[in-house]
Amino acid sequence: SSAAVSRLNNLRRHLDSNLPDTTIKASRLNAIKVKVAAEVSEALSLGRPVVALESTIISHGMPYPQNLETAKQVEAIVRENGAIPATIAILDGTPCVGLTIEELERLATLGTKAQKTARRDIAHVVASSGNGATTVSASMFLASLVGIPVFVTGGIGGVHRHGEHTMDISSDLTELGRTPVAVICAGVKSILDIPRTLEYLETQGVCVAAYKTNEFPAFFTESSGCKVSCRVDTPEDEANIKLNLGTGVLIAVPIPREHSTSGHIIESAIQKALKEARENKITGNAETPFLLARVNELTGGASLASNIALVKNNALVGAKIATALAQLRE
Ligand code: PSU
Ligand code: MN
Repeated sequence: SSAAVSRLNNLRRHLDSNLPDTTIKASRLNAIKVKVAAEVSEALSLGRPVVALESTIISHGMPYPQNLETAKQVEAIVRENGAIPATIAILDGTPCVGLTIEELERLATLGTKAQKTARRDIAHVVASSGNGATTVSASMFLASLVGIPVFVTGGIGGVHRHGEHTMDISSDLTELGRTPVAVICAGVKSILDIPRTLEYLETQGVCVAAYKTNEFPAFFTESSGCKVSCRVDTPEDEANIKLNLGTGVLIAVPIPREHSTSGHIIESAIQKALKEARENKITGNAETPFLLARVNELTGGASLASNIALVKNNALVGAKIATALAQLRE
């Protein structure tokens, strides 16, 4: 009835007007409170380019101190290319969009003591006042909630090998299916089943575009043997395909050739790490961090150097896409 609707609207207005300025005033009862850095909320309100960044890559994806160095450099690259960086994490139970240097340091030193937080984990990390490093799925969700349309990472999660039996399929893929954010990555690692990952993205209705190539890249290497249905050659092209379809778009940027690690070195390390994971019964959300760390050890750090180089390259492309998108919207 209209009286009930009006009471509800009054209640929402009351709740909204009692939230501090930096909190997103989501017009929903029980809305999740998100702390947005002043610089980020200013850029958003002026329609200026912002690039969202995840934090599991800091806590679980790289060792200290390279994780901190990389996080700072990635933010600097985003700035140099005209956008405001917004690293996302949950600190003491508060989802934060845009971190200070001290907060980045805190996450980097917490490392795997921070909770790996996928979308399903947001509720309990917030409720228990925990420190959560957000994965692609959780970061996309929070970015979208505050209105950031562009997000940069290294690699997304996907369908694990033998996923047709274990059903271990990253929630990154379902998030892409329902959250309208453009995700810039270097493809997925061959620790995963790449063809099935692409099949699953098709099922989810996600446009997968490759940047300046027709092939989906495999993180450490430029090629996976899988073709994509859409190719983009400029940030403007990419900004143009960000239609309002309600789904995410995945933009796969191949690792710069000079930084790619030789395919067979990586592949043999991956095979060994997968075997160890099976023998030690490492499954669920522990599997990806285990494989990343083992592959890095087994390649004597070569994979870490590649990883850092590709994340920086993605940040550069992402900042340009965010800038092109902001111009389109003017
Ligand atoms: N792949 C990488 N580096 C990473 C991750 C994946 O090459 O750091 C992280 C990302 O945060 C990604 C998450 O969202 O792992 C996926 O984990 P899972 O497979 O448990 O869904
Ligand atoms: Mn999983």
